[in-house]
Amino acid sequence: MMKFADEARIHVKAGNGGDGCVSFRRERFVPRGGPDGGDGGKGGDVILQADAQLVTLLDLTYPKQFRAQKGSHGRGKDQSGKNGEDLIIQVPVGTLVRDNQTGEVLQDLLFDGQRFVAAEGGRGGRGNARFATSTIRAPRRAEKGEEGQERWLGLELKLLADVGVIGYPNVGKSTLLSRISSAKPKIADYPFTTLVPNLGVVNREGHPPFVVADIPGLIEGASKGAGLGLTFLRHVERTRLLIHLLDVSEGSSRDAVNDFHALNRELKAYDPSLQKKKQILALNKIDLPSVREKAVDIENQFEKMGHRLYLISGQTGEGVEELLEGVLLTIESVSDQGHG
Ligand SMILES: Nc1nc2c(ncn2[C@@H]2O[C@H](COP(=O)(O)OP(=O)(O)OP(=O)(O)O)[C@@H](O)[C@H]2O)c(=O)[nH]1
Ligand SMILES: [Mg+2]
Repeated sequence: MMKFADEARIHVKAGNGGDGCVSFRRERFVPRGGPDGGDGGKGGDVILQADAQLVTLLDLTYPKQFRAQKGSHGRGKDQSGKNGEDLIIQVPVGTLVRDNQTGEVLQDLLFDGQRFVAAEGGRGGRGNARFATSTIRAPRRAEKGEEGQERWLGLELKLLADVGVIGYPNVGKSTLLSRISSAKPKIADYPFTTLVPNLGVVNREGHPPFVVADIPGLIEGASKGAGLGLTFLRHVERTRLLIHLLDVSEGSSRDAVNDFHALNRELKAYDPSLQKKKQILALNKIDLPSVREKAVDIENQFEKMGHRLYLISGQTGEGVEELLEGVLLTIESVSDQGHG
């Protein structure tokens, strides 16, 4: 089975500091030159930096080793070694950084450009010029550079979306996302077109923008590893609400109420607290006559269960504004709870 990179384990090693130098001036006419060994340079840090353009940790699963440059050694004539260059690793916004050994959360990278020094470069050693005193004029001593820090980190991505779009493969999640935001996800008439979540920003006049994520791969049995498994459900944890899309266009075998319950069982299997997440239900592809025929009946079934069902077409846009109004109202009503 394909593996998805919403988790990565990486090893980071900062640069060692350069050694200090032992050296003495050799000058004509100066019989005994003083010490002039320079200091070693500082080793480079390994830095994690959040980048809003990235949506996956895929790029970090290989290679797993990240090393920053060493500091150069000090040299004679009081020349300090150059500092090693920092190594900057770009990660998506929403990446949680843990110490892989202890599991301790070291940092949660929540905004674009935020940085975390994952491994600090070693200090450069001092050269012998620093050890001269009034009594020791010609010290033969210099320090070694310090070792750069190293450790294993566990990275975990939880997207910071306000709204997650869930639903079986092919129900039109990506189509809806492309209609309501500027995202351009791939859309195709087969299941599992989307393999990693797409994100889009929705701008509606008079409202603060919000982020919608298209959560792919949910099917019955996902909690047991079917399809893409539940890899992406961790993104759902932080959303304020879910748009649950239903699709009955594939002939009579598809039952909206059954589908609704089946996916909710998967959510529950992943994390029982997800059941409390507010869901807005929408029957998609209402532009198709076969769907429209069944729509009122399905709407009634959901109404009996106490759910409002929006009738929409992500393709033509029908009903989408009403759905968004419902989403905005709900976001505003749950906003004091914040991201979960
Ligand atoms: N008629 C009609 N077709 C739609 C509508 N929305 C999506 N489709 C079609 O349904 C198919 C699947 O759409 P996608 O948006 O790729 O579906 P998805 O849920 O993202 O699918 P996966 O990424 O595979 O999970 C495509 O052929 C779309 O053109 C709609 O409102 N009406
Ligand atoms: Mg898709």
